[in-house]
Amino acid sequence: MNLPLSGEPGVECRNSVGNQALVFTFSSNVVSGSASVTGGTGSVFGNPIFSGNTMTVNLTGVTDVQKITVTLSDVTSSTSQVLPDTEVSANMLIGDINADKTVSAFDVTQTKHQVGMPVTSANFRDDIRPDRTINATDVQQARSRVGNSLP
Ligand SMILES: [Ca+2]
Ligand SMILES: [Ca+2]
Repeated sequence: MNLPLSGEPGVECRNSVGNQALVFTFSSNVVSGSASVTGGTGSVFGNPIFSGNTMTVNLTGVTDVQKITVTLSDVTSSTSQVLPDTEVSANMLIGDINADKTVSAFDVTQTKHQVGMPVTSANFRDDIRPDRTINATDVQQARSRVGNSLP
């Protein structure tokens, strides 16, 4: 899932039973910082993990059909520069394959067409219950949520 810093947040359509790992990529290496949930339902689990220019924040208890906002604080680069606090939001809408903020018959059909196909960067969103296979379980995940939407 892309997490744009401005404009419309990206949509996470996969069901990880409330657990999400957000990977933030910076223009230079980062060594420390903190993260907290400042909007929506969910909480940060454990400490952020820093590796090269990425910071991974693990979330737990993230509910479906919501916008969640995470605020990064005191993110510090390897050259001791401290970034201003940054808010990043993501839409959580399980089954919304095409990221139009509504789970519809289109999403169900789209997933059905990928059943049995290898999971690639092009169709990974159809692996709604992420286990690297697209099967009837994934179709059911979308079908059972038809009608869910976000503003
Ligand atoms: Ca959709
Ligand atoms: Ca699957």
